[in-house]
Formats: sequence, structure tokens, C-alpha cells
Amino acid sequence: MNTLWRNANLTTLAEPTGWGQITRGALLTEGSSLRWVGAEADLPAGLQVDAEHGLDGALVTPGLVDCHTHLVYGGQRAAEFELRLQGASYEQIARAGGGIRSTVTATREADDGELYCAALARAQALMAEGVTTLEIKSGYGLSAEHEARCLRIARLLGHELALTVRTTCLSAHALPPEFEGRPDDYIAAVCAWLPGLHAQGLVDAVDVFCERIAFSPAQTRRVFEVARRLGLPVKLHAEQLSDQGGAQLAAEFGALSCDHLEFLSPAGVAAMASAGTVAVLLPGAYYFLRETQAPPVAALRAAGVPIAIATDHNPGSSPTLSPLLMLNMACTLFRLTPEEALRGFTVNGARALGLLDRGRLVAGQRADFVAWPLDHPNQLAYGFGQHLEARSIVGGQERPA
Ligand code: DI6
Ligand code: FE
Repeated sequence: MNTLWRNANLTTLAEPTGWGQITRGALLTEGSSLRWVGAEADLPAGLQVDAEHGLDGALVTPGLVDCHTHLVYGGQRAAEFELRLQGASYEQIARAGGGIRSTVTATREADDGELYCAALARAQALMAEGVTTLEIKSGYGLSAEHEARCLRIARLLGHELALTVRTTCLSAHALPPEFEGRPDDYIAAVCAWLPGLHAQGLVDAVDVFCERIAFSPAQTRRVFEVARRLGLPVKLHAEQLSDQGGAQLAAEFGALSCDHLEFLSPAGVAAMASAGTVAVLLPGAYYFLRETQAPPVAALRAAGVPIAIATDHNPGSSPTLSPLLMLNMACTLFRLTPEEALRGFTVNGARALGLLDRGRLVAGQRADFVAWPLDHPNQLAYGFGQHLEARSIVGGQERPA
């Protein structure tokens, strides 16, 4: 089925730099792919289409790719937010058994229906702001059974909703209480259950939280070695609170991405550049934890490391469901340009998931695009806290509002 989408003010991101704007543009979709993108005036003569839709001159961008979320969990942590406002640090709360561990307890106690409904509502909020591809990590189950449950819910969302879901196994997120004092034994358990999760088709990538309050580079390596044996790509929560040399380790394994990176060293930047690893910057967590050291954006740019932006939605460090607010914060807090921020939430976000078939509006890519009631793409990052009625077209089909 061929569908023509007319009267679009296109931002294609077709080239490595520049918005790639085409005013009075059109898109021709064939099934779930883009077959032709250009100015209406250049439409091939005698074109036969099965359907035609007008986009009313709306700004049209590639669909947003939220490449880093922890969407499936029970409970919430507003009380911990209050404790932090009174002076407790994220690390102190984690060391005292709160933080991630408290969400693990709430997640294990929630039944499947509760977990599914809560995650569904979060996914719908992201979709309302133009997300068409979503990564979801496990990491609040921390046992074979509960990790599988959370990944299954993530997969189910991908089947039920009009968006692509990619799952990441982040079992090495925190030490569960039953392994207290035995982190190496827990890593051995994770390494033992990973092949089973993979065999059930639940895992697209493997991630580890490499940090002094989580797992060491040596423990990270053990998990990555299993991932490599299974042929699964890796990602890493790296240098969020301190420099662990995680980026170099991840680069050695050809990681798709290293995420957070506030404490990334020059050696880490160089390693990521040579491995082609994407830097996923997470301004929501930086803001909410009131961090003061921003990631080394100028060094990443100079080294040619692709930069992605994501919500990092999670109950502890980034309870936001607003991709547009993240675009704004990427500019105000990390000094990205509005164009770099949009690229970060589209083409580079896709690359951080190993998806090269989306993120730009060019023939051959997936027909995932969003029509916004705006005039210029720089307005996406501008109106912080704005609520826009976006129309999303996913795989060539308009998603019901
Ligand atoms: N870094 C983060 O910012 C999230 N996970 C991680 O490894 C926070 C998770 C949480 O606090 O629940
Ligand atoms: Fe995260």
C-alpha cells in the first residue's frame, strides 16, 4: 500500500549536519517504509497512490527514539526525593539499603497486572510526546524469575502498542538483599541466568551499572563475556558518579553505547571514538540528582563520538516522561545545540540501540515520523514544559491520538 503524506514542513536530518529542511514537502510511504521524501513540487509525475493525507503544513521530524529507560517497576520514590532535598545524597541512600533496592522490593511485591498497567501508562505518556521507538531495561527484579517477568512485560508492550520496543537486560543493576556481601556470587548468578533469558527471546542487549555503589569493572567484564558468547550487544551505565574506566572496558567489547558519562575521562572519550560507541547523555538524571559536573560534550564532539539523549525514566534519578523537556535540558545544562539534541533523540538514539533503519527521513528508512504544531525544529527544545498535540505515524500508519 502506497500512501502520500502532503504539505509537510520537513526536518529530515538526512545529512550528518544541518536540519535538512524541506518546506512544502511530501513523504511517500510503502508499507512500513519511506519510499520517497522531497518537495511536493518534485513528486514523480503520474504517481499512483492508494491513499493521501494532508499534514497542514506541520513541522515533521523523524519519530523520537528514547534509547534509555527503566520503565517497568513497582512503587515510587518521592520520599527519597524529600530526603535528598534535606541533604542526603543518592549514594548515601543507596548504601543505607534504599534507592534501587527499595524499588526492587516494590517490584517483586507487585503482581503482573499492576506492573503492566503502570508501565503501559508510562509508555503512553512517552508516545504522546512523539516516541516511536523505546528501549526498556530490566533491573528491578534482580532474580531470574523477576527479571524474566519484567522483560516479558516490556516485550508485551511492544506487541500491544504502536511502537518498537527494544529490551535490555540490566540484571547487574544493584545487589539484591539475598546476596548481601556476596557481589561476585550475584554476578555468577546473573551470568548463569542470562542464557535462559536470551533463549526465551527476552533480551536484545545487555547492560551493567558499573559504579562504586554497584559493580566493578572486573564484574562488568564477566557479564560482558557471557553477552559476547551469546552474540548480544552490550551497553554500559558508565562514569555516572565517578570515573571507573568503564567506557574503555565497554569500548573493548564494541559497546553500542555508554550512558550518563558525567565523569568520563579523555581516555574514555578516545576509546569510545575508536569503537564507534554512542555517548548517551541523560540530562534528567543530572538535573534531578543535582549533579554539578556535566559530561565532556566538547571533547565528545571533537572526537566525533555520536551523542544521543534519552529520558532515563526511572523512579530514583529521573522520574520524567517528557522527551521534549530532555531536549531543552540537553541544551541548557549540557550546551548541545537544538539540532544536536534532536539528532540525539532520533538518529543517534537509534544507533545506540543498533538500529540503523530509522531516525532520518530518507527513502529506505522506516516510516516513523511525527507532525508537530510548530514552525521550526528549534522550537522543540525551546518551550520547556510545553504540551504539544503531536500526530505520530508509525511504520506508515497513523497512531490513534
Ligand atoms: N543509574 C541511574 O541513574 C538509574 N540506574 C542507574 O544505574 C537509577 C535507578 C534508580 O535509582 O532506581
Ligand atoms: Fe539508567
